[in-house]
Amino acid sequence: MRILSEGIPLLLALLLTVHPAAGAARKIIIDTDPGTDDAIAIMLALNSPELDVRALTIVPGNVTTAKGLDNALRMMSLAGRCDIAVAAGARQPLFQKLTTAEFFHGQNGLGNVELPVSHCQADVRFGPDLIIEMVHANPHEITLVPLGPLTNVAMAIQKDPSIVPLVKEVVLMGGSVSGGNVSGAAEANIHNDPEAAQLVFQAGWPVTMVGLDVGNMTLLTRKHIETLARHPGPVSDFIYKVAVFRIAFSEKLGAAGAAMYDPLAVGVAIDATLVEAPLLHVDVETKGEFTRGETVANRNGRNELNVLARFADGDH
Ligand SMILES: [Ca+2]
Repeated sequence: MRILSEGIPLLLALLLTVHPAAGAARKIIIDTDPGTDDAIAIMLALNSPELDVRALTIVPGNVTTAKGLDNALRMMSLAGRCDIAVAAGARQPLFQKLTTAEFFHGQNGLGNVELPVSHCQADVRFGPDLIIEMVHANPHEITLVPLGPLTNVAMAIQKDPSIVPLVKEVVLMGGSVSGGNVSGAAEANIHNDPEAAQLVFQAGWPVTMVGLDVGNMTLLTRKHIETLARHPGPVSDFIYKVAVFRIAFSEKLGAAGAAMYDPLAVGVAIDATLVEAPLLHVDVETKGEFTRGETVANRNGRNELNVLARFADGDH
């Protein structure tokens, strides 16, 4: 998978173009742990006429579920979109303790950018239940866009496997086929709930994995966000400050800019031609001593080919 070079300008152009959701727009549910790049991704989705954001379901990851819910509601209020359902999901990964990432996303998860208290109310449904209900109400129409650990999506599958053939597709941020960021092998979203990720990857629905490999090519720089500064407004100002936080953090690590992992997943949901995505079989390592949470991709595009076979001349 690789991203085309015009990716960042296109993402920025999409973010700056405000349209009401069109009738024929793709219906998506964003499962998210907001999260700085989640925030940019969510605002991108809300401002993309190609997408009809039906719900945000909150998963623990970058921050706790309670903090993520509060952040999501504040963002929906800022954007004037209290019509979008926002529901809390799981409180913990399936089989391990929660590890949050305030060091990366700021103490409040939003780069320490403080938003006003929300006017929106949380949906009372449990996140995985909301996913199940919406998929049944919109068969073959919902694209799931998970931007955090895959706990909620896995719980939805476990609770009601009949949703799998009714989901249009899954476009998720997570994983890597060339080394991780939490460990040498594992990317954070997958590392934070490997068992859930394996369930999602093996469910049998179409999955597009927007991994670190391609996300690392989408570096947002100070030059890029000058464009945002020229378009002031509540959402632009918020995204500008979040972006500054992320870029400053990246610069401390010697990077030229901040990787737009979650926004790229939304970008791929908007326009799949942003990237090239080869068809690979992917399993998630759940038992490795050093590799737990690794997305193990068969780069030959096939599985279980490493078996002895006769040579073509039939002599062996
Ligand atoms: Ca995220």
